[in-house]
Amino acid sequence: PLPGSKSGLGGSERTYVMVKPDGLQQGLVGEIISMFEHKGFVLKGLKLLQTPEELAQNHYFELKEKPFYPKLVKYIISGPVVCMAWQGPGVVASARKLIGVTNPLQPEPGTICGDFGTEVGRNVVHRSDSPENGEREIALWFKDSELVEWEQCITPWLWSWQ
Ligand code: IDP
Repeated sequence: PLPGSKSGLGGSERTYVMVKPDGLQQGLVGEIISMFEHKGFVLKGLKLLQTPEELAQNHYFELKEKPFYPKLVKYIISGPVVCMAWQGPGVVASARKLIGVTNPLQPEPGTICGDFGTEVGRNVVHRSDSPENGEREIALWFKDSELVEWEQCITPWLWSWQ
């Protein structure tokens, strides 16, 4: 095997990224996938899903007491979402940078939320806030059988991992 290919992508950090219903309506799925591909991360899971209400509630369980929680759940189940698991060194922090701040009214130009989000209740895409939550969310949204172990042949040219 080529250098790096055996050990995969320098460890196993993964994040959960989800294009929310407004992102699908805006036709941003391809653009979001491209950002992660171009950055050299590896796609480990991908699916289109009409979210069951209970799953949306589980995903946002920490926000249960917030006044906006009922609207948030309604928004997430208002249309299909695209669920993704991405892997690579520092992928959690990179995803946060690529996607930008939660509130599009404090925009960071060049990020998905900054360029395409309108307000905090319509912010286009979710990303995990820590590696621990990345794993929790991937386990919540994907069955084991939906996550694919594979090696991308360009990996050793993009990353110097041994
Ligand atoms: P995060 O998505 O950046 O991790 P959280 O505070 O965990 O931010 O909020 C989860 C989601 O809840 C946000 O992405 C956004 O869609 C929604 N949200 C957060 N704050 C508000 C609010 O004040 N009003 C309406 N929706 C909100």
